Amino acid sequence: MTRRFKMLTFQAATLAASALMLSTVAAMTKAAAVAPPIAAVRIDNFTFKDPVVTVRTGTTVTWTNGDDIPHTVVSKDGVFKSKVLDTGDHFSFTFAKPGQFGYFCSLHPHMTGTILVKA
Ligand SMILES: [Cu+2]
Repeated sequence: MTRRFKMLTFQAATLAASALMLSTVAAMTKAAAVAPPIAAVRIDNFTFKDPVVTVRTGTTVTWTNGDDIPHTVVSKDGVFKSKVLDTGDHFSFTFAKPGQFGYFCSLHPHMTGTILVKA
């Protein structure tokens, strides 16, 4: 293989890789535009992280228990209530209306969090 031919092969490979990346970015942008908004709250070390999450109306929030003991996610106003979540379990709720939604863990009431839903 000549040096020049190697160079051309390398350039072609680089071009192909760039084209692939561009199409991937385009696909991701398209997916983001149509997918409903989502947010995640991880439960770890007896804490909701992050304690205050601000989302748009229509967002589905998913809590995942990363602790090695069970927790729950219970709305202070009775808007939502999870079952007992074991390690790795998750609970999702879609916030259809704007407002401030405080919640806590019914097994450890000192664990609290808030979802702020903007219109
Ligand atoms: Cu708990």
